[in-house]
Amino acid sequence: MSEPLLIRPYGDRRDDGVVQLSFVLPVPAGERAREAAAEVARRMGLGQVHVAAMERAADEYTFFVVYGRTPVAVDYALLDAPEVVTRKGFDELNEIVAREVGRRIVVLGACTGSDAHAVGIDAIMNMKGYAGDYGLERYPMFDARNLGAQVDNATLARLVKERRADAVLVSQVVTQRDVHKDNARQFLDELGRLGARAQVIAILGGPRLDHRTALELGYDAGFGPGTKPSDVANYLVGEVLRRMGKSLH
Ligand code: B12
Repeated sequence: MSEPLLIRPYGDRRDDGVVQLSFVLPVPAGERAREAAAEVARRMGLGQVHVAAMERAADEYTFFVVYGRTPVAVDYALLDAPEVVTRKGFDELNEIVAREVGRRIVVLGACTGSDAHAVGIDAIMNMKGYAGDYGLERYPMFDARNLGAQVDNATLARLVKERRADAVLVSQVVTQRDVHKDNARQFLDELGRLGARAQVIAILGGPRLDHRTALELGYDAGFGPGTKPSDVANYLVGEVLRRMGKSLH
């Protein structure tokens, strides 16, 4: 058994439990609305509540930022979270693929269904890259194609099969009423219908996704906010090698 490691949110001083909340209430701004926001925070268990900002969000809607103290602590030592780890640099990864795989890794990417947000998948795939990191299209040993946004699930599944893709990257940004989960599942259903699920490494990403959720939805890996292309490149090379009975080490 590992030693317990209790941690609490840190605002001004270690362990003070200070958190910041932001939310919208469906009422016009005013003193009654401010009190409603404070009451919401108190009912969430926060103490020493302070409404720091109140702004009109739309007609009859107000946006709040509220500070408060939570008594909650978690034992960090007991937590278990699946994680994808980055290790190798750009040149090293390309060399490993050339040497160990002996051909280019075929990758298709798209933002699927009715979701029109292309910026996330572009960040991961575009030649220019993102946050100082080259996108997958820049890697000589990846044959990476970004199909853009609003790509139909059936079309993407068909292309995965036709092009014998090693990996498919699915981006989901709109999450209202869990549409991202329904859509992500639908894509895997389409792949399954074509008998192509086992041939491809299926990766799901977006601002409200993480590795655990992607696994629960039937994907092989998931990536969330702040993902860099090299995170995905490392995972991909490691997984292709693993499926060949090799390892990235
Ligand atoms: C730009 C934008 C738009 C643009 C999109 C333009 C384009 N070509 O992409 C336009 C104006 C078209 C738009 C439209 C809409 N939008 Co909009 N949009 C945004 C905005 C401001 C920024 C999104 C963005 O570009 N982020 C930057 C990228 C780099 O971040 P990212 O997507 O998180 O990607 C990173 C990671 O998540 C990850 N990642 C993402 N995908 C993948 C995939 C894989 C495989 C991997 C490995 C990693 C990965 O890697 C990326 C890099 O780190 C956000 C608000 C915000 N500030 O986030 C709202 C937002 C996403 N939009 C929203 C909404 C509601 C809409 C509309 C429905 C509005 C409307 N009523 O019409 C429409 C939807 C249209 C549609 N059919 O999809 C909501 C979504 C709410 C929700 N939870 O569902 C947001 C959050 C705004 C809000 N607060 O309400 N939008």
